[in-house]
Amino acid sequence: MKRGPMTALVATVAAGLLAIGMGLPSAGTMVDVNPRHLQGWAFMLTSATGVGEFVNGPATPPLGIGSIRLSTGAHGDLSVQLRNPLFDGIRLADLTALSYTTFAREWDGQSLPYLVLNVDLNGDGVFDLEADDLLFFEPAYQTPVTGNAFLPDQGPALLSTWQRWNALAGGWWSLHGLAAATPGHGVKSLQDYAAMQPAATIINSEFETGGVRLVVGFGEEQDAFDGYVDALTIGMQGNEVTYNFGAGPTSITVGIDIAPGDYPNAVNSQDPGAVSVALLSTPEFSATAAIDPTSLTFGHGGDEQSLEACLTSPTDVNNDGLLDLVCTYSIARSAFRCDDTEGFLQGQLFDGRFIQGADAVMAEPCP
Ligand SMILES: [Ca+2]
Ligand SMILES: [Ca+2]
Ligand SMILES: [Ca+2]
Ligand SMILES: [Ca+2]
Repeated sequence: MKRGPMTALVATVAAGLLAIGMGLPSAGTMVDVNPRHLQGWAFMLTSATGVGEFVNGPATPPLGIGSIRLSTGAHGDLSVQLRNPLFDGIRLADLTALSYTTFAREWDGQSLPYLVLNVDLNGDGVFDLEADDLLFFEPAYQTPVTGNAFLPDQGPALLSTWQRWNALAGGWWSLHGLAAATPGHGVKSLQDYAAMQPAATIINSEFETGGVRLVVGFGEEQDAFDGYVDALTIGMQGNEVTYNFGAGPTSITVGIDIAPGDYPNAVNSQDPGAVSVALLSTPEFSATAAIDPTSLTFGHGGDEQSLEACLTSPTDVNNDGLLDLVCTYSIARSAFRCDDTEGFLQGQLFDGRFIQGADAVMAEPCP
C-alpha cells in the first residue's frame, strides 16, 4: 500500500469547492446525485490532470445506470475527491450505516476509492490537523491477511468489478495512530475508535470543504488511479440516506446571453438587484414557445432558484429576426462567488426535455 505524505492531503484543504448543495435530504430515502442535483456533493481536484465527473456506467452500477468517476490522471501523488459538508457535527458514535460501492479501471497497490472523515476531537468546532484527526477506510485493508483479523473479511480489492464495502463494520486507520488504529493489520472499527475518542465528531475543513469525502490518489507520482463510486449509504441513529450517483438526464444546450447587449456580464453578489438573461431562438428552436419559464434556474451552478420574472413581450436581443425569451434573476439568489467566470442556466421545455446554457460572467474579484 503506497501512500504519500499526508501533508499533501492537508494542503488540499485550501483548494475551493466547485459547487455546493442546499441541505441534507430527508432520511430513509434514496437520493439521485447528478450535475443537476448535487445534494451537497462537490468535486475537489488537486491534480491538474485529474478528472471528477458524473458518468454512465461503467458496466452495471449497483443503482441506476451511472456513477461518479475519480481519476488522478498523470499525478498519482495528487488527488481527486468528492466531498460533502452536510455531515458536519455528526458524532462518530451516532453513525449506524456507512457503505459504498467501487469499481476501478486502474490502481496501484489495490487502492480503490477510499473514504476519509475529518473528525473534531477537542470539541472546538474547528478542524485543526494537530489537535484533531483524519480517519481512512481503505478497501485493501479489509481481509484477515491485509487488515485486522478480528473484523469482517470483505474480500480482496478487485479490478473492473463492482464491490460493496461496509465501512461502518470495517477497519480504519488514524492519521495520528489514535486508538492504535494504524494502516494494515492495525486498522480498527469506527466503534473501537469512538470508544477511545468519545467526542469524535465529523467536521468540515476551513472554507466549509466537506468532512466526508471519497478520494483517489495521494500515492506515488507515477501511480495512476481511475476509480468509480456509486450507492453511498450514510446512516445516523438509524436514519439512512443512500446516494445514487449518475450522469442524470441529458440536456439540450441552448444559447444564452447574460445581460443582453452588454459585456462584460457583471454579477456582483453584493448587488441586491437582478440580472437579465436571454434564451436565444434559432430557426429550429423557438425559445419563447418551447421553454417552460417556470422551470428556469440560473447562477453559479445552474440549479439556483433565482428566477424573478420573464418579459411578457419577448424581444429580439441579438437582431437576428427571431424573438428571444428574456427573464430576470435575483443576483443574491444566483449565488455567484468571487472570481466566477461562467454562469449556468437550466430548465425544461414544455415537452419535458431538459435544457442548459452557459455564458461568461464577471463576478467581483476575490479579496
Ligand atoms: Ca478541533
Ligand atoms: Ca448510480
Ligand atoms: Ca451579455
Ligand atoms: Ca434573437
